[in-house]
Amino acid sequence: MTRLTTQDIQDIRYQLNRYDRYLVSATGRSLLGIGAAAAGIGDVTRLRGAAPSIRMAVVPIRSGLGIISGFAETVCGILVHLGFDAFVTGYSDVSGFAEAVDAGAQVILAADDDRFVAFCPRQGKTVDNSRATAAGFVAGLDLMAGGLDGKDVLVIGCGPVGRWSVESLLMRKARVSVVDRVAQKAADLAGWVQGAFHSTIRVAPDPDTALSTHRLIVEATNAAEVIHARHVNADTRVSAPGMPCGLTPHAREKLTGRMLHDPLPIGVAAMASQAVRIIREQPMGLKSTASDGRSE
Ligand code: PYL
Repeated sequence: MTRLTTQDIQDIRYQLNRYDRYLVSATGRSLLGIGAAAAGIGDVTRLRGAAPSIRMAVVPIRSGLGIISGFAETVCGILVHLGFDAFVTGYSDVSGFAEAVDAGAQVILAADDDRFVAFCPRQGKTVDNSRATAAGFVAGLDLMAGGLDGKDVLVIGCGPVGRWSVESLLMRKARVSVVDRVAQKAADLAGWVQGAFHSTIRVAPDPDTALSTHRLIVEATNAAEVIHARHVNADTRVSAPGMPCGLTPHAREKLTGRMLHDPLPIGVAAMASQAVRIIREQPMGLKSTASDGRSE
């Protein structure tokens, strides 16, 4: 996972209204609408209406390489933009978690060097950023493409986001091909998919051939300048969760209105929407009881 820098994120929370307008032009949906699609929430109006009553806390974490200046504030700014009652805790780490729980937060978001997670403490459940980000960008591709059922989609980059993108694509009945500059990673992913979903996906021979023969692409690499203008034609749609952006400036220019890329917003919107489903489906964390009345 690429570690974000302050430079990557510092302007995000001030440009969310403009970003929403771009998302509506490209996908027909706002950031909240894409998050809802990622979480399988059909009624976006109901989600928007519920958001102000859902308190979410973002806790800065000092472990490992430490705090990224602006990270917690940016995540919080995205949540506030989506309508949630969100705040950044005054304390970091364990004290920050205690502050969040004491303040009645139903969802607590925090990231160390390895994982970015939304915690639903009352339900004992979590939402992982890599999986939610994949769901969000695949939902966006689905919206740009007018549906993915039966369509050929290429996933380039077979790390965690690429892996979960394959899961989301299979759920949408796409015909998936995968490729990675390390061929073994693509082969390993195909093996995992066969074992986990009993589904077969294609392993493309090499990135350039794959990019030249696919029009629907999820770019999930940690490399820059993977997709070039020569790979782009009038039917191309690209959803690019990979950091840094894997499209060359010329490719991005050709794809305006037909591509999605951001360092945090779509992933955070998907995390928040998936967390809302969890807390709404188990409001007080009451788990279904077994036939003899024991809590499962
Ligand atoms: C969650 C992002 C998405 C891409 N890379 C991931 C990353 O940068 N992870 C590190 C996040 C560290 C946050 C730091 C803080 O400010 O709380 N511990």
